[in-house]
Amino acid sequence: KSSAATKDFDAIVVGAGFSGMYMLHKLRELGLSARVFEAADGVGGTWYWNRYPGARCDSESYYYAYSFSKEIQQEWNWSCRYPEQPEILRYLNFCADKLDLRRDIQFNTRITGARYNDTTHRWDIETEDGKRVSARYFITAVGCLSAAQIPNIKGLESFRGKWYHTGKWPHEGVDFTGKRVGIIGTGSSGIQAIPVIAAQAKHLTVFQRTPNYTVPARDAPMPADFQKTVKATYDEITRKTRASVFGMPFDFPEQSALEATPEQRKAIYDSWWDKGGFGFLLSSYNDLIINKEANETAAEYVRAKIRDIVKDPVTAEKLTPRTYPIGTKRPPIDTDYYETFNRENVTLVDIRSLPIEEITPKGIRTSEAEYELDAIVFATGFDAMTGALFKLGIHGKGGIALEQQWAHGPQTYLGIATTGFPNLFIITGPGSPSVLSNMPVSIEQHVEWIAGCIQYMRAHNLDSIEPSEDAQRTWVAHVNELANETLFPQADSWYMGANIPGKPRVFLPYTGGVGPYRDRCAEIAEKGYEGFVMTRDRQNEAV
Ligand code: NA7
Repeated sequence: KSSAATKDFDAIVVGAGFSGMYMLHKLRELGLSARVFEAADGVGGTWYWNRYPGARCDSESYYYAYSFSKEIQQEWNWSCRYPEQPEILRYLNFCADKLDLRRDIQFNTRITGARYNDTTHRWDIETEDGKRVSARYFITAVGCLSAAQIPNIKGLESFRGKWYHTGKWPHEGVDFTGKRVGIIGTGSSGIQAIPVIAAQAKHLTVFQRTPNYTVPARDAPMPADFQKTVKATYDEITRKTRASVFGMPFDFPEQSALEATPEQRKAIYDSWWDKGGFGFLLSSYNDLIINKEANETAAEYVRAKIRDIVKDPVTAEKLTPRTYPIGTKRPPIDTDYYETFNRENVTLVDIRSLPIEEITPKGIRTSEAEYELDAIVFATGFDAMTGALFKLGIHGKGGIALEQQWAHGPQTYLGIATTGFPNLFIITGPGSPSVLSNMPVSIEQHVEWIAGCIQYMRAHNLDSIEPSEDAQRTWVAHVNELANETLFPQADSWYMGANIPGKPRVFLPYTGGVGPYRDRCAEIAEKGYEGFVMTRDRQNEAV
């Protein structure tokens, strides 16, 4: 029973990015009372927070977008091939207005606790300001890369300059003109930010732990005739993305890299390098991510490019990745990344061999030297896929904490639900393709599946749903088995939890592909939510 101070909803959603916004829209369509809680003062999620210089999407604009609304598709115009952060944020604001979402979004509100109540069979949710709400369904839309990771380096508090994390960038922007800047991290964020900061700062020192393979993005303004073609063929584009492996409207290549001659391979890699973007890895050959020898042909191609582009051979060698297969860490794409190391005002420090020992009042001291800096940028990534969930303080049946339940790695069924946490739905959770795909496509599939499930429950007078232990165990084993058929586990990546000290080493996303995953989810729904246990409150009996 709820107290007078408690507000009741059918559903509470956390997060107002791509996921939470669409989830709210679907819940309203079902006639549910729903509220979204959002920590920020605006919509956008990832695109609200990641305002660092050079921040842009690595998926192309015309398919990194909602596909459920023809009106939005037709009305919105993208300015370029890869939209920059401000443009995506404008797009999401446009969608929020169009769907009239804001009236059910409570901004500036962080969820600090969500407990399943064993008596009422509802979720009791607490916000940072001590207010309480309750809901039948608790839906997380917190994103996979939203809990920023700032490494625990001795002395940070003593630093007299300013420091920033790429994922929590100040809204007013940062002017690095005339400044000596240090950046730690060469993942996708660092690779986007480094060329832009280098062009502005007096000097940029890049502290690199692991060199990265990157391919040119080749951004360009969106040609008007292409925009027109896209708008005329959206149905076909959507059909393709939904059936694809990575949620992008491209055909999966049919040829093995090992079937081609070295000359043929070079021609193929050259053509994808020139076209730019993920095509180099995803559209060239079909075995780059499953066969080490095939992978090595692409890796070696990029290594040769680094030697060509970077003039100083010592710097080129430091930038050359050798310890893990290409594509097994999230592949970045770039604009003039390797070229930036030819600039007079850029220094590369290899902190794998000369580690950072401390941050001093003046800058960063490695085992070799002290680098004086006015600003430090942490492009050090996120506690991926589970970090943001754990921050919500989720407790399931019997008061068990999600963090405890998942102490040895996340346990989910379809990446959407977890045993012991009835009516908790996780959008793009661990065990779903999410981060291995073009996110909006995965998000839409999740949201529509969850909405369908809730609709089914209401139609059948069911009150709660959770996966059976058996179905969950089988799914987790399946996720691991598929991952182990790929080269992904060979890299110390955030996909593996390897970037967070103490995090269990488990491959987090589902590698089976967007299309097959979608079919499996649909099949489970058609079979009356096979593998889930559904109960009715009054009798509290399994159905
Ligand atoms: P990533 O891809 O996790 O990259 C983080 C980078 O920071 C990476 O180069 C790390 O080196 C480095 N890092 C992390 N911790 C440390 C410490 N303690 N010391 C030195 N260097 C460190 O995060 P991004 O923000 O770039 O990208 C996240 C995702 O956003 C991206 O994959 C896209 O999906 C969008 P490492 O390789 O671990 O040695």
